Amino acid sequence: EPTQDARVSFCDYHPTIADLREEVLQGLSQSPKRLSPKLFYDRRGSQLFDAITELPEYYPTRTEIGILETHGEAMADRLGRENVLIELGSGSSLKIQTLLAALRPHVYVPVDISKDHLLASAHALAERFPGLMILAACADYSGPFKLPLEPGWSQLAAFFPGSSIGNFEPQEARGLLRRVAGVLGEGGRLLIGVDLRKDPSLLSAAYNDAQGVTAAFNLNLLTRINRELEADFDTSAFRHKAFFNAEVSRIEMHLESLCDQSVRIAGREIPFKQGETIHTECSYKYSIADFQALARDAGFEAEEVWTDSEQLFSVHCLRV
Ligand code: AVI
Repeated sequence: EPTQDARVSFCDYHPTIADLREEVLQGLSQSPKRLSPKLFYDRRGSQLFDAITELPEYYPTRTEIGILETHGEAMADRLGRENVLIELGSGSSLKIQTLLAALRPHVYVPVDISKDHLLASAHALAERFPGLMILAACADYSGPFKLPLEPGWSQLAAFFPGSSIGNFEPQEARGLLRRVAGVLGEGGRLLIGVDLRKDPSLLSAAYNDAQGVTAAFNLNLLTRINRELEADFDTSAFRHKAFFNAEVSRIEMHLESLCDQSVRIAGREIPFKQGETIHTECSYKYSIADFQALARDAGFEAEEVWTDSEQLFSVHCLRV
């Protein structure tokens, strides 16, 4: 659908497409095999993720929305109003609505790797918030990234919800936060959602839902590779596997091969042993103190933190 709405402009920085082949072949020739979780988010993957956020077992989304609803005004007091608000990994932009209502920024810059999703939600938001200028950017923020910001804009604020930071290795998370600090500049603020360490049975349930939506989300990665790289994964010969690794405080998601098999991908043969896995995602769970230490290492000052009554999830305000 072409961009016709005068209040929505779109910048395509063309993430992943060019690198998908290299990225997949590289990841699958490592031992153990691994693929980046950012590859989940094609059109179908983004839809499945949206379905995950509504599952009874998946507490993070509804808990974070509750925190935003309860403390939105206090967050706006911290972030400042009528400024430029950047959102990283905007997805379907549900959470931002609460924040936009409190902050009333002049400009909203949603950044997402999934183009269709980004455009659809930008247009939906333009309907709901007339007068808001929306500069949608299709980009991959897991590496150095550009944004359609004007040089004169100051006092930038960013919102990074959903504990997506947990999908990065702590070392990468620090690098990403450092880049965000660089984009925001001195005095800029970041509001970031971080899932908290908790009872492993709650964590395990959230990533092994009874309806199998998380399994479908994980397996869709193989369907995507089949389509985009002319591969021949038999998705019924792999199963979803997710567990909490307490030693490193993270959920791990894997795709486990159910038999010895060989898969053809972009002209190459990749062998799999029965029981061998592709590690597709880590989702780190932090204590408040550990996350604040990570943020400090990345050049932020921890200003304030809000949580729910059960301490399931946290939203931090950080200042450069
Ligand atoms: C996007 N991200 C924070 C989700 C998470 O919980 O780590 C992705 C997800 N993976 C399985 N379920 C949800």
